[in-house]
Amino acid sequence: MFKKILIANRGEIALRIIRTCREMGIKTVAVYSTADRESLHVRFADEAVCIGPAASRQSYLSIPNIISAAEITNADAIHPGYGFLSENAEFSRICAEYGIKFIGATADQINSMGDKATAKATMRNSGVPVIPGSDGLLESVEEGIRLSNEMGYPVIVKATAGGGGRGMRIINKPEEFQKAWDDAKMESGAAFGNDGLYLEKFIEEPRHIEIQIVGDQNGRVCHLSERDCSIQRRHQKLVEETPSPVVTQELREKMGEAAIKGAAAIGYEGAGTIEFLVDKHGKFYFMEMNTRIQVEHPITEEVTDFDLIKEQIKVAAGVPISGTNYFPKLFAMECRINAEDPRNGFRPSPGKITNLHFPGGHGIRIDSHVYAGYTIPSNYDSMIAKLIVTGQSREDVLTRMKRALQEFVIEGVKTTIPFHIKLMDDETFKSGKFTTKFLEDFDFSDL
Ligand code: MV4
Repeated sequence: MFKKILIANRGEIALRIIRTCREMGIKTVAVYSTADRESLHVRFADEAVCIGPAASRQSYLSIPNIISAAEITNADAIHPGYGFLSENAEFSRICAEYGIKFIGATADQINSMGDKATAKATMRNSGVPVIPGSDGLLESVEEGIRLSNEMGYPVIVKATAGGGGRGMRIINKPEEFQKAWDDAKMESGAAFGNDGLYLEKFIEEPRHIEIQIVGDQNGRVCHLSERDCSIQRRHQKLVEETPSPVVTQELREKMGEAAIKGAAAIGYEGAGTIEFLVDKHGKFYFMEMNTRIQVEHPITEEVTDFDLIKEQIKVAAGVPISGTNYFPKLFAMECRINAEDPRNGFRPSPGKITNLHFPGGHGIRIDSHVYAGYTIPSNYDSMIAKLIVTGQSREDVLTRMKRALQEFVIEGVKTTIPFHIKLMDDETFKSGKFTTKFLEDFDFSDL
């Protein structure tokens, strides 16, 4: 087992990783920017190294600075958390070169899933259902229009280097193709330095449902059922739940098997997520694979009783997994508490937390790095806490979540709590019959 793990991240996930390391008897090294001197991850780690100024590029994204911190502290592994360098193939490769175990995917695995057209081809070849569309990259507008006429409109062009909604354009008729193609090419070229596009049939009003998988170094992969992440605003998830209100046991087994096939096809090692779109007929299609731990992993932990960070560390150290799939009986939901003003377009609201009280009681978990007196810096993402609620039924979870949200006190900054409180009373949300478009028509003005 590792003796010392460097955590190449900040905020709640850095703290989350430190907690598991402590339980496993593994020493920890925190890295921090000058904006994070007063952060809890710095306080709770065994050692801490300042890696640069507030700007992420010069600190949490600086590979030389982080490798140097690992070298001087003698860390034998690096946990990248999510975001920052967690899906950076170059960083994974450099860690391997320096004999530091990267607790995540190999450079090859990251590359094979990072290019979306390649990822899709890999999945299709291993028998995972994919959305009908172009075979690899689209060569021309003419080819795109020909394929679209065969499939029928609407269609969507997507950046192969994209993900998370950037570089995509929906096309409703052939006349729109040229402009959509030009715009998507321009946007993806500028954003990713790669303007390759592929084409898909546009799935209207889908649900975003993902399967948690874990693979070990012996090529064994198991799944831990699904998370429904359909409550999103502009590709930012706000609420996730498990099980999905629309997934039957039959569908769960099929999606689980598909996710395992896909991960096994690339010899995937570690915790990963296979994202699917599920259409109104209950058909599912591979969308993307995330080769990292995800923000919403705690809802899976609550219903399976696995510590997913511990599983990541164990498989990285070569410990085999049992290989059993899990079909939990409990229900869990996560609300992301962001320092944002939901009344004003979710505008970031950094600043000092003047007063703070966390809810508690049965079935409540809070993953957070903030405390009364803490100043939320404006340099990073605005998530300040995850409120995770578990119960025997979806109804129990909704009731408990509303109670916990009402108990939550955060003063000094605006938060997404008023939005979540309104959501818990929304009839459509309560019914479980909503799609990824749900928040497009939500009234945020009366929060
Ligand atoms: C789609 C789609 C409909 N049809 N692809 C959005 C992010 C990126 N990962 C892919 N996305 C979508 N791809 C086809 N063929 C609809 C979306 C989409 C979406 C997906 C999941 C969750 C929220 C979404 C919001 C808008 C669009």
